[in-house]
Amino acid sequence: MTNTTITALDAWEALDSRGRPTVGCRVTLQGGGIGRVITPSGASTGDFEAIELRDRDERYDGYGTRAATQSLRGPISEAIIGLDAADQRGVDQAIEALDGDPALSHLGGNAALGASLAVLTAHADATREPLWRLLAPSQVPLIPLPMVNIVSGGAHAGRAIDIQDILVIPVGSSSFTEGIEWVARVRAATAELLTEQGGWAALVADEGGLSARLETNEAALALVTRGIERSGLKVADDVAIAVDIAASQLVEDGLIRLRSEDTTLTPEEWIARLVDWGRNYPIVSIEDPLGYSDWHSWRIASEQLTDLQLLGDDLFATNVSRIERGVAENVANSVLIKPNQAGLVTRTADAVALSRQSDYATVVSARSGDTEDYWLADLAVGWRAGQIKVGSTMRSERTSKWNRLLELEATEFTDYAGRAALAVLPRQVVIV
Ligand code: 2PG
Ligand code: MG
Repeated sequence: MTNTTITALDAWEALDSRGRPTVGCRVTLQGGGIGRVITPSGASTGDFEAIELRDRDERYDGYGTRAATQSLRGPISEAIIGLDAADQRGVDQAIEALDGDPALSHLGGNAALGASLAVLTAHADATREPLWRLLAPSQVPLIPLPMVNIVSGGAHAGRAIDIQDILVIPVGSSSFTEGIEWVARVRAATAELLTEQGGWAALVADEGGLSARLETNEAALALVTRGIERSGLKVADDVAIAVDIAASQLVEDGLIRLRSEDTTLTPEEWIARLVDWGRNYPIVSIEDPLGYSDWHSWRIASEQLTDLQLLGDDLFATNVSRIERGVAENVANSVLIKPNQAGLVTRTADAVALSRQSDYATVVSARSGDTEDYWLADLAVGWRAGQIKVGSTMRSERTSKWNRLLELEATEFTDYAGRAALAVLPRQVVIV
């Protein structure tokens, strides 16, 4: 036994920011180190993510997590008590072997991630180091460039529009602290504009963005562009737009169905529309423009949208073999990193490492059902991911991560990733 030997694990059913059950997990080490986490959960999930275990009974509409907490208290505890928390890979391999299914469907990806992350944070606690420093002991912490939600649609806002997120990136900011102030200004200005055109800006979607029922998807791009203008910041030079189409939610029989516009497009027509939007709006990043199984159309999009960051979320599902395929086929140029898609800390770290080796940018991301925890911010800093996306500038499950990054920038000697973290530099900006 050493100071970092795992001696106890407990688990409970907790609630996420959507009010749905999720998994809480606490791990205790021999020397007294404690790690305590609550896992996040998505709404627009892909088929290649680790599978959450849900009770499917009468409680909480079937979303209960008693079975997942039982996995933790029973088999996972038995498998990892006595292991060394300093050997994260050994712990994760023990959980993987116990489940037997790469998708972690027997124990539940939610249970697996709870244990894996609680072990990691317990280890950090035992070493009396902040989590980011445990991950990058000899490096200057790199504060990521934020990608911040302004208007929501899709599964996060009752499908008010089809596109799931219209976000902004403070590409001209010289610090994270400045960037967050800028995007908060843009959100406020966009809310004013929405009110003026008869919308109800007090309505807040799952990730704290404005929930606006607009005529068309393009109207949301126009609204946010005008919001940047109204904020007094320079469109494109200071603040640019990112979108998360979450297209897997729109695919019907291989076509893209825009319900809010009552239109159906072929993938080729849809890509042409994205190319147009890229010309007419200050867009620098497009996430999941196509369904996660449509590698063919993804390849076409990757050939036609070369001047943008093309970000794979459901496409890659934070999965090393899917990222390998993307790199081999020249699909996308950046990877969204969600720990609960992978289900284990070391799998997530491997996805970051592979992306970096392959020259793909990385964006660490929260889920639409998230929690008050802020370990995600430390992971982004420690792994030097370069970019982070956690929703809007309001709702505490969002601000807990922004606040952690503001704290680190204010109190540590840090570097700021800035716009250089983007896979493709904004074309409107001339670097001198
Ligand atoms: C996404 C995420 C976060 P969800 O699609 O990128 O915005 O949403 O957690 O619902 O998958
Ligand atoms: Mg996404």
